[in-house]
This record gives sequence, structure tokens and C-alpha cells, in this order.
Amino acid sequence: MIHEKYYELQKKVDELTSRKNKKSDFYNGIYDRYENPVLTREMIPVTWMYDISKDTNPFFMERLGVNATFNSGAIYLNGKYYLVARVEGNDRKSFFAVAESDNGVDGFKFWDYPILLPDTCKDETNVYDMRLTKHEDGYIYGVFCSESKDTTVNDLSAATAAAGIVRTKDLKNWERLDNLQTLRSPQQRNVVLHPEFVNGKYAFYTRPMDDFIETGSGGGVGFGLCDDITHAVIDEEKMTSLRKYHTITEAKNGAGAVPIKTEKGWIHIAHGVRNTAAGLRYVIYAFATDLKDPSKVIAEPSGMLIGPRGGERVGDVSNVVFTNGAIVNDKNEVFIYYASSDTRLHVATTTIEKLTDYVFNTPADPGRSVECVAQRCELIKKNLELLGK
Ligand code: M1P
Repeated sequence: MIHEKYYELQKKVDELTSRKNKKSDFYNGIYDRYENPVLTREMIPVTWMYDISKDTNPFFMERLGVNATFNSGAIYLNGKYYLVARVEGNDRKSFFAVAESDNGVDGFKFWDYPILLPDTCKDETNVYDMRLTKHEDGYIYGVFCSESKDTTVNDLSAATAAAGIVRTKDLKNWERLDNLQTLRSPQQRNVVLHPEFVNGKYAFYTRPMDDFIETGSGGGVGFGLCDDITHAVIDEEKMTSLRKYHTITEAKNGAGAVPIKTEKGWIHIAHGVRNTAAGLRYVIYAFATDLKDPSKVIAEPSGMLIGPRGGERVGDVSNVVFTNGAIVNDKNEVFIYYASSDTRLHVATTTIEKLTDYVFNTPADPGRSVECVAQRCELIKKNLELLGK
């Protein structure tokens, strides 16, 4: 017999997932924010957490709780918006789950089951942050962080991060390929597959790291080519967007969404990290690379595109916004899915036209306060002249 509490709780989930979302009153002319997150832990189906039988669960206790739904890959297929969300159980293990919406800003509903990846990697403890690439070879690839315990050192917390690779045609049947090997970088996270072949090869944006947390000598977002996606090996990574002193990328940065192709260049939406007395602060920034050489940065606006605001600042890992998915629909509208504080997922919407204007017409960071003030004074002077002052 089904416990009556099931209907009560599932009704709340259904109300939340059917709730209409509205643009908030935030304004910067670049993108819109929305009043509600698009995914939260409260939107997880009751069947994922409770045994709904009154016989075996008379107190209707949560058996397998969910702690958070956040960093999501995103893809637009046949007029629908799909997220492959990072769902974190109360047990701290993350897994992937597909949620689907008709309009990209609300109505996201999880499919009946989360994704059960083929168990080909026996050392793997945790998986997270899938980037979904619709590749010109016809497959949809999912590249994610595959985390294992580092058994080479006597440290319980030591871990190794690698890039796991899966592919699918329908988001239902997933084929697991070998993890990416980067011969010169011991660890990898935030790896993204470029959607087109480059010089006839598969191209990856990487994030070389010496350590699980610290990038160490890793200078920023890397780029490498490989011949065979089923046994992907990159022997050389060149650098694209660099970490820079006293900027939003000083501590680390990493590729985010799959780059968006525009007439002027590939637009990348990435994350940058700096250290503060309150811990690491993660923000989202954008840059563009050359259409023919997607490793060559051709525009990098100053500072952040999206920073944590209001309630976004607080969560399991506070002061974080992070993206690993964006969608461009057939009207050239752009949906940037970003998570706040490793807890919930939001959307920011813009257009290709606006994003291109932002990336190519926002001044670059001149690097020093005095030059930043001069840059701002130039803007003020132009405006005051227009105002006749
Ligand atoms: O906790 C913030 C983010 O930390 C990691 O990003 P990075 O590798 O750049 O430090 C990721 O684990 C990400 O999932 C997380 O949101």
C-alpha cells in the first residue's frame, strides 16, 4: 500500500516544478536573471528518496536523501531544453540526472531515473560536472570529472581528478569511453570537448593541475588535440585563457560551457577563482577565441560576467557561481545555466547579439588601479560631453 504522505510530498514537488519563472529586476543590459532557481533539491522526485510503501516505511522516513542539485551540462535537442544536472546525495556522492523543459527557464522535470553510468572504472569514487557537446561526428559527448582516491600518498583526503568521457545519441543509452589522458598534466578537471574537429582531430579544453585542489604550475585553461576519442590521449597542451595576478582568475580558472560559435569568434563562458580571507570566490567570465584557431584568445572583457548576488552567495560552498552548460536555441537566444554556492541551479538569459557585443566591446582589464581609473574617466568624460557638461 502506498503511504499517503507520498502524495502530499510529490504534490509539493509538482507545484515547484510547474511554477512559472519571471525575470528579476536585476539589470546590466548584458543578461537577465530570474526570480527562481531552475533546479533545487526540493524538485527531486519523492521516489528517489523515500520507500513509498506503508508496509516497509510506516514512518515515511527519507531513506536516500538528496543534498543539492547544481552544476549542469545543457543541450538543446528537437526544440527542448535538457540539463544533465549534478545531483549530490546525502552520502556526498554526486551523480547525473536529466531534467527537461519546454522553454529553458522553468518547468524542468527530472526523468524517472538518474543516469546509471557503465561501471568501467572501478577506482572511481565520485563523478560530477558533465559538459555536453553536440559534436560534428554525430554523437553527444559528456565529459565530466572522474574522482578517485589517491592511494600513492598517506593522506585520507588525497584524491585524483581525471576527465571521464561518455557518449550517447539520446541521453538515455550511454557508452563509456576511456578517461582522457594528458601526458604532461597529472590531474584534470573542467575539461570540455570542442564541438568541431580542429585540424581533423578532436579538440579539448583542459585545466592542467598539479594537485586535486591547487592548479599549482597550471597557468590557466589549456587546449589539446587527440586522434582517437575512444582512447583519448593529449601529449601537448597549449594555454588559452590565462590566470593573471590580481584578477578574477588569479587562483585558478576553468572552461565552463561548450564554446558558442558566432560570426566573430568562439565565445567561451568560463569560471575564475580568487582567494579571499573568507575562502575562494568563484565567478563567471567570458572570452572569445579565433574561429580558425579556437585556442587563440582574441577578446577578453575585464572582470566577471556573473558574480554571486543576494541569496546566491550562501550555500554548501558559499560565494560561488559556476557554469558548465549553456544553450543557444533556434532564435539565437542564449541560456546560461549557473549554479550558486554548490547548492542550486539558476539561469541567466541573453542573446548571441548581446553576448557578442559584451565580449568584443567591453574593455579589457588594463591590470593596474591607476589605469583602471583612467579607463573609467575616459568613459565618464565621453558621457558628460554627451550630457553637455
Ligand atoms: O566548489 C566550487 C567548484 O569547485 C570546483 O571547481 P575548480 O576545479 O575550478 O576548483 C569544482 O569541483 C566544481 O564542481 C565546484 O562547483
